[in-house]
Amino acid sequence: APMSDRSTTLQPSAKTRTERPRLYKVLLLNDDFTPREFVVAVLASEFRMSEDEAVRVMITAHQQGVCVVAVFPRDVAETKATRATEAGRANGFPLRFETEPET
Ligand code: NFA
Repeated sequence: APMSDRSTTLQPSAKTRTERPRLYKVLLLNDDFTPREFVVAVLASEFRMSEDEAVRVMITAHQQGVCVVAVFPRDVAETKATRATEAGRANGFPLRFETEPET
């Protein structure tokens, strides 16, 4: 069997070897239809936020148009955004969560 890529891959330089993977923001987008209490319930259940935290995030999105919910590695951010958006869709609401890379 072939050797692992240890034999063919250069070691990273001392400068570059410790970079962490990029994190992604999960964003909550405002809409005119999803009930406030439903948004709070989704934030609490999908992102394990307290009621008070969830209310603050919901109100910020309501007033500003968007609010950062949390940051995660890309796969976790995408899975949570999809699940939370689907929770709205399953109840007939246009609630949307999106992901965006940090800086
Ligand atoms: N704007 C919605 C309403 O007034 C509440 C809402 C907040 C929806 C945040 C989506 C995101 N019912």
